[in-house]
Amino acid sequence: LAAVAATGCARQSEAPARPMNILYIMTDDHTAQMMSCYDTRYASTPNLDRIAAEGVRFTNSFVANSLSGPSRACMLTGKHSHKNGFYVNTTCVFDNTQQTFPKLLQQAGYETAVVGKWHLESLPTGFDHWEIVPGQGDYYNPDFIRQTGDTVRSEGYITNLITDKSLDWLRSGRDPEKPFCLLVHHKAQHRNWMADTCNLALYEELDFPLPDTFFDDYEGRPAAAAQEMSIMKDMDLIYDLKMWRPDKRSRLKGTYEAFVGRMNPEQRAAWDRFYTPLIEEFYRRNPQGRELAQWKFTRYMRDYMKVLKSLDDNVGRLLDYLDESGLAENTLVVYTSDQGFYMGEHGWFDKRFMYEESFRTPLVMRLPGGARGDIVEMVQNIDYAPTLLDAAGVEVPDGMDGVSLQPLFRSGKARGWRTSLYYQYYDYPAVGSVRAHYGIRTDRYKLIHWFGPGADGDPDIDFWELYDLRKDPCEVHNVYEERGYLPIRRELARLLAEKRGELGIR
Ligand code: SGN
Ligand code: CA
Repeated sequence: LAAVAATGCARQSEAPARPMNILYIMTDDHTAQMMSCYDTRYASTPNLDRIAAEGVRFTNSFVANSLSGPSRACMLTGKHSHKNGFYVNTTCVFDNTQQTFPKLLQQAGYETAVVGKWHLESLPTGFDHWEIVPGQGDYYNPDFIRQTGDTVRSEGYITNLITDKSLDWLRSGRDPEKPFCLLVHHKAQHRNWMADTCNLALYEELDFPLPDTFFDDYEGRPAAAAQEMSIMKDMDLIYDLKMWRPDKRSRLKGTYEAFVGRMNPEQRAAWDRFYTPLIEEFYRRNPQGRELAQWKFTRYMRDYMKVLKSLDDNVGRLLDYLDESGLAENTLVVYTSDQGFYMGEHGWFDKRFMYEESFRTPLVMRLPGGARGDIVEMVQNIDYAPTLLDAAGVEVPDGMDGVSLQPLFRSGKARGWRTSLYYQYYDYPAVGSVRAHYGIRTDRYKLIHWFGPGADGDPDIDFWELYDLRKDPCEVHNVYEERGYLPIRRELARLLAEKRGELGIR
C-alpha cells in the first residue's frame, strides 16, 4: 500500500547546499471528504491535488485536539494541549514566550512570516513579518492587524487578500538572501461559508444524497446525542443558509446582518441578486421534515464548495508563483487544515469529536528531492513542528511530543513507527456542546472516555466508547460493553493509561 518512490528524501545526509524554503498553507475546517485527492464524491480541488500528485499524500493524518486555537498551538509547539497551555478557544491566551518552530527557524537564519487567521489571542512571536485577522476574521472586506499595532480594513474577499499579502511578501517583503518559512493561514472553510461574489452561481445544478448516518439515532452514545451541531436542529436558516428576510427571525440573524453589512454596494448588489430569488422560493415552498433536511444539506454543500473554489484557485496562484520565480525546486510545500469537519455524517456540521471525520485532517506535501506517493502511517499535527525543523536541518529540541515525518518520506513506512495516537478535547461548555473527552486510536480500534462535570443542569459524565473501525467505519456501534471485545477493551485501556503516563497527564 505504501507507494512512496525511493527517489530521494527531503534532507540529504550532509548539510544541504541551500537550506530549503517552507511554504505552509493551512485552512480552517477543510475536511478530506471535500478534497478530490482524498474523496471524489463531491468537490474538485485540482490545485490542492497537484501538491499530492507532485508529492506525498498522508492517508492517516490526525489532529490532537479538533478545534482551531488548540490545533494551531499544537502545530506551532509540537506539543499536546496540556503542555502548550492552549486547551480551548474560549478562555485561553497562548503563552507566546514559549518555544515554537518559527522561533527556532528564525534563530537558524530563516526569514519567517505568517499571514491570515491566527486565533491564539496573544500576538505572534518568532516572525519577521506578520499580518493577521482578529479572531475568526471576516469573509468580506476584513480587518487585518499589522505589526505596527494598527488594525486596517482591506477591500476584497478574504481568501484573495490573504494570498495577495502572502505573494507581496514573497516577491518584495522578504530578504531574498535568506531561506524563508511562510505560513499562509486561511479563514476558508470556516462557518458561515460566504462565497466570493464571482463564485455565487457555481454548483447550483449539483445535488447530494444525504449521508447514510444523517438520521443517526445516537444509540449507545450519549455525548453524540447531546451535541448542538446538528444540521437539522442547529444550522441557522439565516446565518448559515442566508435565508434573510426582514420579517423572519433566527438566533444568529444579527451576526449575519453584521457580516453582509461589511459589503460595499457592488458586493451587496451581487449578493442580493443571487440570494433574493432563492429566498423567495424557499419561503414560498416552506419545506418541512425530510425535504427540509435535504434542502439544508444541499445548500450547505454548495456554499462550502463555492468557498472552496476560491481556496483552491488561490493555492494555485501560490504554486504558480513558486514555478515562475524558480523557487519551486527548493521549497517544501505543505497543505493541511486545522482539523476535519462533518459534512452531514451523523447529521452534523462542525468538528470537536474524536470520531473520524473531525479527528482526521487533510495533509499533503511536495518535497524538494521528489518523494512521491501515499504515506499510510498514522501522523498527527504535533508532528509538523519537528518535521519542518528537520527539513530545515535544525535540531529538534527535547520536549516536543511529535516526531519528524522525514523517515516516512523514503518508503511511506518506517520501522518502529507509532502504533497509536492520543487525542484530548476540553472545550465544554462551549458552542456545539460537545463533552470533554480523551482517547486512543490504533489502526483498527478507538477507545474514548467522556468525562467531567456537566453545565446548566447537565449531569456529570463518566462514559466509555469502543469502536471497531474495520467493521464499523461510521462509528455507530459502541462495542464497549460487548463480551467479545473485552480483551481488546482491556488492552486499549492499558495502552491509554500508559500513553497518559508518558505524556504526564494526571
Ligand atoms: C465559532 C463558530 C462555531 C465554531 C467555533 C470554533 N460559530 O464559534 O461554529 O465551532 O467558532 O471554530 S460562528 O457563529 O462564529 O460561526 S474554530 O474553527 O475557530 O475552532
Ligand atoms: Ca477550525
